[in-house]
Amino acid sequence: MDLFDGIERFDEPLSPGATILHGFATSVADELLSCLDSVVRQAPFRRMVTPGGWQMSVAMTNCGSLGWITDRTGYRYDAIDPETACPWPAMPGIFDYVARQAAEAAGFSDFQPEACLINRYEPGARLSLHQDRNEQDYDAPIVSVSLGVPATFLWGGMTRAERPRRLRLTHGDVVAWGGPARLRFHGIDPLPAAEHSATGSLRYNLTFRKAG
Ligand code: MD3
Ligand code: FE
Repeated sequence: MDLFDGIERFDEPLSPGATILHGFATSVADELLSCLDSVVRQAPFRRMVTPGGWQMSVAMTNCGSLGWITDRTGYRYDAIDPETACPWPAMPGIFDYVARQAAEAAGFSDFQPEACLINRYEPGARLSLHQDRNEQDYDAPIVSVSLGVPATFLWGGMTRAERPRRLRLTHGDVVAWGGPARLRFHGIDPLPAAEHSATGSLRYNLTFRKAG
């Protein structure tokens, strides 16, 4: 498979360990979205509650052998979807392929994604500045794929106090984070009201992780 035939692509190093692969997933975006449909039929989007009792504005689901969840008792990975009491849907082959190829392109060899967290942003939905610390192995990278309406990504430092840079992530952009970037603070500004031909008013983000 050639992901890039006739596709506009460039790599933007963000900081040591972090690279934006602009357009990396553009050629397979429609295929990713149709796989996403079938995942969501088995494990519907839901707005989870944080340990502090707040309902998240971003709706989430998962595929793969482990899924990220939050409730009043905490954040964790679990093999079972608490809404359906079934295992999360299997990771579609094209998800796994894109995640591995992107990790490789960003310099992380042998990435084995187990968990794919799928975030859905409606207009106004946001993810406040946070670190991803619920994984066992901080040596493994995280790969993220943006689909649909463009978002403003907040790229912070190693402390919450450091003022974040603001970067635009558009349909088909992939970012790989590892090494010294793995525990950086990051977030997403409230999604603006906008339309994308593939997703309407929505933005989706797929994050691939080695969780266990
Ligand atoms: C930087 N998702 O699900 S992906 C998340 O667009 C999350 O939905 C955002 O943050 C989204 O946890 C941003 C980019 C991302 C993901 C993981 C990271 C950036 C990261 C881990 C470390 C540093
Ligand atoms: Fe995160």
